[in-house]
Amino acid sequence: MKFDNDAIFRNGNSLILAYDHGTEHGPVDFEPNPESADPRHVFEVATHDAVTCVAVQKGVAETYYPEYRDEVNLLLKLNGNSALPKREDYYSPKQCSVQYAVEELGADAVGYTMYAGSIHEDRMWQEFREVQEEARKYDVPVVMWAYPRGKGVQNSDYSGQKDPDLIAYAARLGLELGADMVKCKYPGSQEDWEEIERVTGDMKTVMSGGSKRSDEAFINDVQSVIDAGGNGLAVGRNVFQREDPESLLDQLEEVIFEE
Ligand code: FBP
Repeated sequence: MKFDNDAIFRNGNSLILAYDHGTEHGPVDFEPNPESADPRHVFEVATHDAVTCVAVQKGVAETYYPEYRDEVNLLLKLNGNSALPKREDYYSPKQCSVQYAVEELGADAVGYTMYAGSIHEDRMWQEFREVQEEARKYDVPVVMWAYPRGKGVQNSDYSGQKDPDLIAYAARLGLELGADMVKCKYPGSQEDWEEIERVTGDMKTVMSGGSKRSDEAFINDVQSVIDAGGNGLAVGRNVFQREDPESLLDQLEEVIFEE
């Protein structure tokens, strides 16, 4: 491993509870379970043994993480963007340095969204380079939210982001650029995830949760990722939009960390 701080792993796998939706999508994501608008509620959920870390933006970490520091590991999401502006193409500006994340906020890992195929991809590579090199200095793993998204990958299937070949290409960029883990959308089948594994070498891979589904449908996809050699899950809505996420987390714990 290129880092010693392996707090966000358990038996080599991870369950990242993502809670940056207030920036990425807005409060509409909290409507199915209004309690989830309160970061304290989600930090409480993150104390479940299945959760290896919570992924939040700087402001939420600064205000709420100190209370949970002993019970929850922190993955600080360094960049992010809202759904409000009209942009020429996808771009996710950086809001926090690795130094601030680790020294001031107590982060165990950092995360960065990369939009492969956006006209701003070159700029994001440059920002990612700084993040990756700083992360090595601070000895924390770097997770890349690896999305094929933007004008370069547009097709009829929602900007190309569900195309298995493009998902595998975006994941491979994570390996090439020095990420320790990539988070990818589920490409549709176990076979497609196996393709991701074939092109990402020793780098860790986790599935992106997506919008809320039944326990069964969700667990089946996670199981197929694990069977294909993936390392777990970064999940938000499928957990915090449930009024009682305990039973889903119990099931996920078995699937992801079973020895
Ligand atoms: P979900 O499980 O709710 O999809 O959350 C995972 C995540 O990566 C979040 O970190 C992020 O807010 C969201 O997905 C972004 O989803 P998208 O960019 O596809 O709208």
